Amino acid sequence: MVDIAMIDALVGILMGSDSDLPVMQDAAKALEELGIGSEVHMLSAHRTPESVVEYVKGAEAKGFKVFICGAGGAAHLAGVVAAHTALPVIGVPLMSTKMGSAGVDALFSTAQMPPGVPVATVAINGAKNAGILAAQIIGAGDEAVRAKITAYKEKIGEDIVSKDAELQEKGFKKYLEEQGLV
Ligand code: C2R
Repeated sequence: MVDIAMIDALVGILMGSDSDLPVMQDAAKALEELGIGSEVHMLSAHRTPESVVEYVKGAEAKGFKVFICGAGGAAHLAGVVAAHTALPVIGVPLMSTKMGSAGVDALFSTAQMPPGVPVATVAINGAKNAGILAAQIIGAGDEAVRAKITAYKEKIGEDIVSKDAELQEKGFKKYLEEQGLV
């Protein structure tokens, strides 16, 4: 088994607050599963604006390939990162309980970038897909990474096939009960 701590980080996973970490950890876990090193940092376009720019420039110089930025509410982090790098930026709008917006405020803030400065925006709280998408971006130029993503996709397909076989065998009521889905 590869020790992920020994692999050079290729993805910077940034978030505005430690309150974002319970969701954003899924991006790091997805990358880890695909054998890609990442760094996880708390940096905020609002609270630490200079450090964001310094980090992005430094990471780019170190050979990072992609940034993933998660933020809630008035989510400016992904946009500010995208303004300071030519590398691809994936934005994860995060759900905040404030103002009852269910994360739509962050979704709009993250997705509505002006032409010329794109942020590839995943679903609200879609940190896992952000990790997988970052791996796919890296995989476009790396056959070994691409092979891992292909294997991962085959595995999730096989999982659903075997779940369906169980559903057919047991019927939906017993299946729901046994899976604790009721
Ligand atoms: P606290 O939980 O620390 O009060 O933060 C964070 O991402 C978090 O979801 C509340 C929310 O503020 C967000 N935040 C941003 C940015 N920095 C922090 N949207 C930014 O730079 O965009």
